[in-house]
Formats: sequence, C-alpha cells, structure tokens
Amino acid sequence: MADEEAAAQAAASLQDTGAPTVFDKVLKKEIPSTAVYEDDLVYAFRDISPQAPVHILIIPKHRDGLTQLIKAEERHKEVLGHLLYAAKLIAVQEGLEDGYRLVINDGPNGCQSVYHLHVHLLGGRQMRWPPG
Ligand code: D5M
Repeated sequence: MADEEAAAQAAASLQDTGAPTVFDKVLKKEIPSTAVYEDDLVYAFRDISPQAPVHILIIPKHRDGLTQLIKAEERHKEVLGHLLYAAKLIAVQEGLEDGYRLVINDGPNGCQSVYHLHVHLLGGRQMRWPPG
C-alpha cells in the first residue's frame, strides 16, 4: 500500500470526529508553513510532501464543518467558489499558464488524510491521466 493510502486509512477513524487537524496548527502558526497566498477566506501554502514541482494546498481559514467536500452545505458556497478562484490566482502567480491540476481527495476511498477541506494545486510537469 502506498504511503498516501496508508495515511488515508489511518485517518479514516477521524472522519466524523471534527477533531482538530494539523492544518489548525498551520493556521495558528504553531507549525511553520511556506505561504504562497492569503486573503480573508483562504490560506495557501506549499505541501510538505510535494508530488510535482509545484504542489500547493489551499484551505479555508475557518473550517466551519467543512472537514471534507461531501459535508458541504448551502452556507459554504461562497468559500467553495473562493477556493477555486484563489487556485486560479495562484496558478498565474506560479507561472502555470501551460496547465496544472486541482485535486480534492474526499474520504478514505479518495485518499483524504487531513479532515480540513483542501484543494491540491499541482503543476510544473506533464500530468498523467487517469489518476490512480
Ligand atoms: O492531503 C493532505 C496533504 O497535506 C498531504 O499532501 C500532505 C500535506 N501535509 C500534511 N501536513 C502538512 C504540513 N504540516 N505542511 C504542509 N503540508 C502538509 P490529503 O488530500 O488529505 O491526502
């Protein structure tokens, strides 16, 4: 089993607990991160385990129940749209006009390991399809 799958399986028991995650510590600056973008609603920083030359995570600053996309409710529509627009701004900032990929891993089968919604922005190389 790949490391990512093992991490996702290990995190599965946390799925419905609403427990704090490592991203709370990132947001509180209790652990360091390399910021690439920030506004009122979202924070973006470089992934600690990059899967491409550019690998950035974009997260809501206030989780507000958004542990994963399947938990999204009507009130989350603004921040969900904002995450995508921020991704576009960051892609331009990173010089990814030739293309990039956005990924949301959702739940154990989606290989989600951190239960604070996040969008992966991957770029800087040719992506493959289909994904694993
Ligand atoms: O992705 C969770 C991602 O979070 C995974 O790519 C590693 C990354 N991660 C975990 N901790 C950190 C810190 N402290 N800084 C930066 N990146 C981090 P998932 O879709 O849940 O599998």
